[in-house]
Amino acid sequence: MPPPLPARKLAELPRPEEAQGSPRFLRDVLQGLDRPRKAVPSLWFYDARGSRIFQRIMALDGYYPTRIEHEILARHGSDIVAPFFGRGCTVVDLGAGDGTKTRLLLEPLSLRSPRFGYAPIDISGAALADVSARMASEFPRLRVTPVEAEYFEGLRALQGRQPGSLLVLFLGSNIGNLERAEAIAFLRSLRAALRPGDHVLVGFDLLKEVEVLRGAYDDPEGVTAAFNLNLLGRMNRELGADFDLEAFGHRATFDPVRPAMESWLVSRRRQRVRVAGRTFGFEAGEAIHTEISCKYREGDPSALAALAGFSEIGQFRDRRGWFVDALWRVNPK
Ligand code: AVJ
Repeated sequence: MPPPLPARKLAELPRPEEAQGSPRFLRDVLQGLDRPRKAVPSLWFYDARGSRIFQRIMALDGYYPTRIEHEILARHGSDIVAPFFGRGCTVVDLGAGDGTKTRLLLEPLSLRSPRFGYAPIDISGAALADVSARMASEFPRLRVTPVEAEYFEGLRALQGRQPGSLLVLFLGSNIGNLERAEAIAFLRSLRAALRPGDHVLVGFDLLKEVEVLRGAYDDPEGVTAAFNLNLLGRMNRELGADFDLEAFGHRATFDPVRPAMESWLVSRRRQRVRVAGRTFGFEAGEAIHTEISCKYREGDPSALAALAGFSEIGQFRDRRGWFVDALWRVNPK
């Protein structure tokens, strides 16, 4: 046996065999960088660092969606959960974050619903444990069921084991990360995992002045840039890539056709990057597409509800009309 390498030497050897990244992350990155228009799916933003940076984005002056949706739920929370008063209800969180918004719905339920539960679904066990502990301590009667799974799998596991009907939350305009056809497919799968009497509350960020949109996806402190660049850092950490984070810049653009904000990582110079043993070339100015954040027109939420087989029973919006939380019900087939 050769003598063991000194520790420092070991640390210098980022070999693909050592990559701790999931096979799916590796596959998405290699496929995405092989395309003539390079792209990496936005779902990979959220490792522990990415989630922490996103918390900082939510506190930025320019990032209005979080604040506005909070305002909507603070004002209309009681109306939103009214269908469940006097009955059992389990609030299912798809992407709970720190639970700040969910709390605004659990409060009115705690006063008016005889049995109520809370079931956050997430693929990150650490995030689940945090939000579950917080909610359990705030609402002593609350029955908390954290589910470490993908969304639809988690929903199926919950069905029939919870008090009352489900109220599924998909807030924050997270749906905006999906292209229209993908959003319809996602909502249909959601519908298929639910039962008559279940409800969903979906957050939609509405189309508005482009300057406001731009201000939400770039900021003078560079927090959004750090969020986007963390995707490259994560490839370095988990896939043995050698991206120089200084050699790429964050850029947010508005596409008036979709319409959507889009995020990119733009190469500052001509360069080569290695990822898991493969080499990818970048021209100066060439970009990796990292995210779309769709912005919705007035009629879009109702149209999507109908296409996915839901009945819309209400829309709740802020005073300026910047954001909508749409409440949909699953009708008997
Ligand atoms: C969490 C997907 C809703 O698209 O607005 C924030 C993520 N990206 N700033 C969004 C994000 C850049 C955010 N979502």
